[in-house]
Amino acid sequence: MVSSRLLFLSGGLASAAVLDPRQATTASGETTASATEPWYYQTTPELFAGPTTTGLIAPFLAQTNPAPWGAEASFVPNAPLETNLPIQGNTNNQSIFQLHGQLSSYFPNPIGFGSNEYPLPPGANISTVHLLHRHGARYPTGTSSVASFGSKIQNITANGTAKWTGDLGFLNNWKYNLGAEILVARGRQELFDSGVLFYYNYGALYNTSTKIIARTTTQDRMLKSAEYFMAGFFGLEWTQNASLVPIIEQNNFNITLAGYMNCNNSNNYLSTGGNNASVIWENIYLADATKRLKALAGGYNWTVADSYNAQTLCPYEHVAFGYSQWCDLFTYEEWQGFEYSIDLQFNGNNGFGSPTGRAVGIGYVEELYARLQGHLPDVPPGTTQINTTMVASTATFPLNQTLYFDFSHDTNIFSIITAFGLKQFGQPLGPTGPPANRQLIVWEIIHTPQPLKAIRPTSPNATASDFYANGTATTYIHLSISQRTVPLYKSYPQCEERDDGWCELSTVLEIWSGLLDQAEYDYSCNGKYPAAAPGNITNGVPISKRDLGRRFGSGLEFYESSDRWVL
Ligand SMILES: *[C@@H]1O[C@H](CO)[C@@H](O)[C@H](O)[C@H]1NC(C)=O
Ligand SMILES: *[C@@H]1O[C@H](CO)[C@@H](O)[C@H](O)[C@H]1NC(C)=O
Ligand SMILES: *[C@@H]1O[C@H](CO)[C@@H](O)[C@H](O)[C@H]1NC(C)=O
Ligand SMILES: *[C@@H]1O[C@H](CO)[C@@H](O)[C@H](O)[C@H]1NC(C)=O
Ligand SMILES: *[C@@H]1O[C@H](CO)[C@@H](O)[C@H](O)[C@H]1NC(C)=O
Ligand SMILES: *[C@@H]1O[C@H](CO)[C@@H](O)[C@H](O)[C@H]1NC(C)=O
Ligand SMILES: *[C@@H]1O[C@H](CO)[C@@H](O)[C@H](O)[C@H]1NC(C)=O
Ligand SMILES: *[C@@H]1O[C@H](CO)[C@@H](O)[C@H](O)[C@H]1NC(C)=O
Ligand SMILES: *[C@@H]1O[C@H](CO)[C@@H](O)[C@H](O)[C@H]1NC(C)=O
Ligand SMILES: *[C@@H]1O[C@H](CO)[C@@H](O)[C@H](O)[C@H]1NC(C)=O
Ligand SMILES: *[C@@H]1O[C@H](CO)[C@@H](O)[C@H](O)[C@H]1NC(C)=O
Ligand SMILES: CC(=O)N[C@H]1CO[C@H](CO)[C@@H](O)[C@@H]1O
Repeated sequence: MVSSRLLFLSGGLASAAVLDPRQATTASGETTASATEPWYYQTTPELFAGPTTTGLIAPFLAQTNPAPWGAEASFVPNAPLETNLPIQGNTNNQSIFQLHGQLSSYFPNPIGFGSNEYPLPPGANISTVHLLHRHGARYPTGTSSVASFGSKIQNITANGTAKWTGDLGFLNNWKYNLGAEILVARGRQELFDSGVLFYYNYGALYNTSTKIIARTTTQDRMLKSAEYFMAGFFGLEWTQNASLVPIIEQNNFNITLAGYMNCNNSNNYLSTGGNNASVIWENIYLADATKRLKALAGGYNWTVADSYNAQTLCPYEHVAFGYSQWCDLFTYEEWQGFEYSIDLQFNGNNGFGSPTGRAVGIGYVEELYARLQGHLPDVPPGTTQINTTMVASTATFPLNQTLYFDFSHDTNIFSIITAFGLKQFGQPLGPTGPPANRQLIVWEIIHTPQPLKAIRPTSPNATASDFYANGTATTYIHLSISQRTVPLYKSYPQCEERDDGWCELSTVLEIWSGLLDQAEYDYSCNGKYPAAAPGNITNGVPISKRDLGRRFGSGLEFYESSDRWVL
């Protein structure tokens, strides 16, 4: 126990207060009293913020961090979270904290998606960039299974049902101290850092004589994620550079940044195939852990569900408090199992394995499709969850910007990837493949004076031109997710197979013109159809009416793939 410690800060005293950069602003940019602020730019007071329960305790790593762990372990300072835990089976000194699915702190995709990165050749330029960003690290939902697990642990400890020993001895004094829904400090940092990163990558695209419009949702963690990002990109005076449009995130509202809010079947048993597959997998990969932990529960019948909740508390407590005693209860292999359980959930609940995968994401796809063609979305009613009020004017649906910032939820972003038909993220999964996390999705529009060679000259031949001498100016689109290129030809056969993974914009727009029909929005969200057998949906839409009779009936053949995607 640490009773006192001197801290030396190289940069002077840290500020204890967090500055709140929000101010009322008008479309033309001046700061005003909120009485004259257009309603669609209102960020304070917040509307439809959702639950905003703060945690019961603040972090105190200086006192709670047991690092270093014994003589062999080398000391690694926390930065800001403690990650240097002794994890059984971690022979390669890898981090279990990158095996927490969407609950992992942001890290750039370490392996890429099958395409190398290329510099822009001289003469080419990036004209526009479209960012779709997820929120930062957060507390769990108040009604989540980890919250009721926490309550149960406290009760069975207090009433004597359980007597914890060994590695579970800490439970005799443990309390569930997490808040609900809102960003934790790490989440604020992630978004600020991302804004800074984005500034270095694209700062020159900002036209300083304009005020851009960015979009997020009204939910507290979404609004604040957008604000922290802006503060990173522009600085604390960002309200002079951008207006934020918080779109109402609430059940039965139309919102493309949370496209499930008005899609009935995405909120019922028809779209829980991912959870169902995950439960089967949990019973497999957590069998040993459950035996191990049950033996330390003193008569309490510790179940696989308890093991999964215990494992899930690790990432939540880790980002909330900097260290969690739940983390090193599990082996490295069990953390790989955890990562895969989240792959299964995203695939079956939100992705290509879900009957509502495309429908939930299609609204955003149509917004981007319209934006790239320079006009407001004009899809027929009933075909997407686009809020027609919010896209009726360029005051709330910006056009002709060079930088576009949209903020969304991780599950929704995976549905958007699905609605784009990026099938490389949709290989069928057994409860054994793609995670859907940590997305930072960027579409760049690139102009070149001539067509670019599909096989790009590599550095030994720096004198070779990247361009064909014979063509005319060409426009490409380049997709990257978590800072690595997604080769578009892998999902879109109409795109040329290129080293750089880019595709001609006109080709992509042609492909996107068909996506609205493929999403079958109304049938998918409101239709009556049976729940599919696991693994039977692979295209993010319900099994077609024609195929229903033929394809329903059997099922559990979904254990074959072990490939995984790291987004
Ligand atoms: C393990 O990884 C951490 C973080 O990357 C690094 O600081 C440390 O030196 C590594 N330890 C060994 C023994 O390789
Ligand atoms: C724990 O006990 C409290 C108080 O009796 C009760 O309200 C709560 O529902 C219990 N939690 C669980 C998970 O049983
Ligand atoms: C102890 O608490 C648990 C969880 O709330 C409850 O299910 C159980 O019945 C309680 N047992 C006793 C002996 O009160
Ligand atoms: C920047 O914006 C101003 C005002 O809209 C416009 O007149 C100017 O042409 C823009 N500059 C560039 C480089 O696009
Ligand atoms: C669309 O957005 C407007 C403005 O926030 C809101 O008043 C309206 O209720 C929304 N409609 C739907 C269906 O979400
Ligand atoms: C313990 O829980 C498991 C899983 O829920 C159940 O199958 C088993 O019957 C329970 N054992 C006892 C002794 O209650
Ligand atoms: C909301 O979406 C539904 C389904 O597409 C549509 O029928 C309705 O007109 C939309 N309402 C608004 C205000 O966007
Ligand atoms: C966007 O730019 C195009 C081409 O310069 C122009 O025709 C259009 O009117 C502009 N739209 C808006 C909303 O400014
Ligand atoms: C970008 O490239 C295109 C095509 O080569 C060219 O027409 C345009 O002038 C360039 N724009 C800038 C700002 O360099
Ligand atoms: C580099 O240029 C040489 C000579 O033109 C050629 O033989 C070789 O294939 C080129 N290598 C690559 C990687 O482009
Ligand atoms: C340009 O040259 C390349 C390579 O020589 C050739 O493959 C391509 O067909 C030519 N394109 C046109 C438009 O002539
Ligand atoms: C993965 C898969 O396609 N599973 C089943 C889907 O449904 C048909 C018909 O019931 C089965 O034959 C498939 O095996």
